[in-house]
Amino acid sequence: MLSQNIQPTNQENKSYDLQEILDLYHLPLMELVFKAATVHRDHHDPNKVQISSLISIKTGGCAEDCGYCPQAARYHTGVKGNDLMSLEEVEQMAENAKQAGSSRVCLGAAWRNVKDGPEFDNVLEMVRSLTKKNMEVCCTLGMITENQAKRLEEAGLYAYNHNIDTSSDYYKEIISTRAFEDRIETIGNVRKTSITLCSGGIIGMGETIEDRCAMLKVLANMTPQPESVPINALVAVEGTPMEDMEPVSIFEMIRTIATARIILPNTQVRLSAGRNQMSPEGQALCFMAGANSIFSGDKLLTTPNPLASEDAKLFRELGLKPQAQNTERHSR
Ligand code: SAM
Ligand code: DTB
Ligand code: SF4
Repeated sequence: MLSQNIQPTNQENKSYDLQEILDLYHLPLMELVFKAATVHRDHHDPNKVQISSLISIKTGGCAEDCGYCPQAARYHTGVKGNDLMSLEEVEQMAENAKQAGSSRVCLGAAWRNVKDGPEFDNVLEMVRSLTKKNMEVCCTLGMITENQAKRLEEAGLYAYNHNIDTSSDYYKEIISTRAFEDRIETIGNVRKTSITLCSGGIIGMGETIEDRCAMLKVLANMTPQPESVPINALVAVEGTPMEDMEPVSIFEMIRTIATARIILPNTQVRLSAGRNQMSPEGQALCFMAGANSIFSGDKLLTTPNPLASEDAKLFRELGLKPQAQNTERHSR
């Protein structure tokens, strides 16, 4: 065995160093996937996959310069900026998503940060309304203060998504209008409440494998670890500085997911953006490697996602079942 000295750990609160994570990442693929699948089975039902749907409640026109993002106002990507959606429209879209099998809806806004006022009040109303309809509600609204996190908690929010995106070193190369530490601060504000944390990143932005593993290290060493970790493959959008990036290899995606699964045993690992470029077989290997959540729906926030009918076919062929929603509050 090449890797006798590498013990995949199931313990939480173990602190990882970068080399341990790199050693996992570089294992022969079959060995890595086997280890990850073993950890997955110890902690989750391997035939259940959580289905989340994204609703872009406020699209485009964002002041930030995130190099990957089609919603940054400064890039010419053809994304049409919209005002905040109405409560009725969001309720209807959430209901459709629920009927199609989603247990979670994630409300996304192209904001740098949340500003107190009528728009935030409307978002709080959306959270209250969807929570009452027995959905797991997630928001991704940019940076939030402790007080705003508390207000979202009071409205019944189940999860807050705030990605660290990459390593702290590489972060400076892709975003200049805010710092990695700003992301950590918002994550800290979420952690002062009972809202669960969803935080992950993107691969395929020109980062090194060390950057990828350093990102996973930050996530794995959080106490507690994030309840969900989305792994996005860059969707290279014309007009963004990353428009010419080569699509990341499916094997890199599988390695990232498998490594995440081993060091984040209890976490919901989400095979997020980029599925449109992946074959059914590639996605199946991601599930084998421990991914147990996806975004479904024909659109992510602004870019295409596999059709619901294609996902239903994939689930049928693989014998996967959608996971029921968790409406129990996270208590600490
Ligand atoms: N504005 C908020 C923020 O940045 O936190 C919330 C919305 S933002 C679009 C949410 C996440 O989507 C980003 O953190 C990034 O990880 C992901 N994302 C954005 N554009 C992407 C792309 N082209 N490919 C893959 N993931 C992307
Ligand atoms: C996450 O990690 N990925 C989602 C969700 N969280 C908000 C967003 C993906 C966006 C992909 C590009 C787009 O559609 O605009
Ligand atoms: Fe704005 Fe979020 Fe896109 Fe960055 S990722 S430009 S903050 S919408």
